[in-house]
Amino acid sequence: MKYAFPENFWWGSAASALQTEGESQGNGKGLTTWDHWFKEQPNRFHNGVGPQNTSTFYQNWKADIQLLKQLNHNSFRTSISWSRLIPEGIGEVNPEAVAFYNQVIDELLAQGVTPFMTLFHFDMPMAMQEIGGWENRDVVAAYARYAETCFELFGDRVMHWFTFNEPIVPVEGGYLYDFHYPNVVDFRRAATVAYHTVLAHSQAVRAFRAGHFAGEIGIVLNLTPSYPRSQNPADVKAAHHADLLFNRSFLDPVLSGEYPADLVALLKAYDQLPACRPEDSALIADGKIDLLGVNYYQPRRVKARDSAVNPLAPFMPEWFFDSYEMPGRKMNPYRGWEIYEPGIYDILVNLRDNYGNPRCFISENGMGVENEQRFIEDGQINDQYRIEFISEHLKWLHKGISEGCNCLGYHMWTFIDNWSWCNAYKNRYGFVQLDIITQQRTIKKSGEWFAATSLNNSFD
Ligand code: BGP
Repeated sequence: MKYAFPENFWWGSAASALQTEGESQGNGKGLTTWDHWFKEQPNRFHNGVGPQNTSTFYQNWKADIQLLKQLNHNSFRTSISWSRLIPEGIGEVNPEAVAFYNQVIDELLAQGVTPFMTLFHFDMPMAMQEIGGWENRDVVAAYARYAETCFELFGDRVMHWFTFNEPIVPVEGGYLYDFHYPNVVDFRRAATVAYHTVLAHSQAVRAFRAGHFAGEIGIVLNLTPSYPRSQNPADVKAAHHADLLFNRSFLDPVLSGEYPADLVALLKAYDQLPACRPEDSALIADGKIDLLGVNYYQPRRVKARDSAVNPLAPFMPEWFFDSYEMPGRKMNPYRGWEIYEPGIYDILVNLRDNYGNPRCFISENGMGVENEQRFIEDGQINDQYRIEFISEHLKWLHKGISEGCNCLGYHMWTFIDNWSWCNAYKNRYGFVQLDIITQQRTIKKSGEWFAATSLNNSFD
C-alpha cells in the first residue's frame, strides 16, 4: 500500500542548541546548569563526556544545513540557547550569538528549510539557576524578556516558535527522579517549577501577541499516553492520575487556557498546590497556542498500586499508580523504552476528540541505538531497524490524518548523532552518523529512506 501525506507536509528533524552547538564555554556564552553539573559531577555523564563535546554546529552550521538539504528536509527545529544570547539570563545581549543565529536562520531559509525555533530546551542559564531557577518568579520575568528579545531579533524570519521543549522533563529530572540538575527530590518544589513554567510559557505567548509578530507560537510536549493494565476501575483510575500529572499538567493549560479541575483537586487534597496569585488565571488563559508539537517516544503503562502508600513517605506521583510491563511488549533495549506505534494515533485522536483538533505535528520520534558501527556495510550504517521504526509510526500517523486529525508534519529526533544529556553518546539517533573524534559525517540508510519519503511525500 502507498502511504501518501497531505500537500506541504512538514518533513524534517529536531535538534537542540546545547546538544549540537558545542562551544559551550566560548564566544561570549554564559554557562548553563549542564556545564556546571558536568564540572561538579562528571561521573554522572556517560563515559564522562560533557556538553562541550557535541557535533560542533557552532562551526559547521553551513555544512550541516547542506546535509539537511540532502536529507530533503523542508523544515528543521532547533533551539536558541538562552545563555548564549543573554549570558547572565537577563541584561546584555551577546552580539556573537545574534550573528550566529542570524546566519543559521538565513542559511536555512536560503536552502528552503523552514526554521522552527524553540526558546528553551532544558538549558537553564546557570546565573538564573543560582537565583532559584523556575522556583523563582523573577526567572519567569527574565525568560519572558528573553523570549521577547528573540521575537524582536529573529521574528521577521522565524514563523514557527515554541516556548518550551518537553517542559515536564526538567520537572521530573531536576525535582523528582534525579536525572537533571539540581537533582533534588521534592514534589512540592516540582509542582512549583511546573507551575512557573506554565506562567513563563504564557508570558512569552502574551509578548508574542502584544508585539504582533508574524507567524505562530506553540509549545512542544512529550505526550505519553497512559494505558491501564485492565479496564478494572482501580487500574483506570491509576491511568487517569498518571495522565493528569504527566500529560495534562501542561496540555490542558496550553490548549484550553486552564488546569484540569481534577488535577487541582488532587493536589489540593494532598496539600501540594503551588502558591498562586489572583492574576495568574488570566495569564494562563492567555497562554493558548497556535501549534502543538508532540514528541512521542513511548507509552506509560500503569496499574493500581499493589501496596498501600506509607503516609510518612515523601509524596510522589507513584502514590497513585504502579508501573506495569505489558506482556509481549516490543522494546528498544538500548534506551529501555517500549516501542508502541499505535500510541501516536491514540495521541492524535485524543487531541481531535477532546481538545478541538488543534494544529499539531509530530515534533520528535526516534530510536536510540548503541554501537551502530556493527551495522556498517560498504562504509554506511544500514539501520533497517530505524527505517522500520519510522515507517510503522508513519502508518499510524497516516491513519490518524485520514480520520481527520490535524497533523501537519513529522520530525525525527534527530538529523545527526548528538550529545544527549546524561547519556552523552551512548545511544545514537541520527540520520547521519557522526564520528566524534574526526567529526566526519556519513548519511545512514535511514537518512536516504527519509529523503526519498520526503521527496515523494509518500512511501510504500
Ligand atoms: C527528548 C529530548 C531530546 C532528546 C531525545 C532522546 O526527550 O527532547 O533532547 O534527548 O528525547 O532522548 P535521550 O537523548 O535521552 O535518549
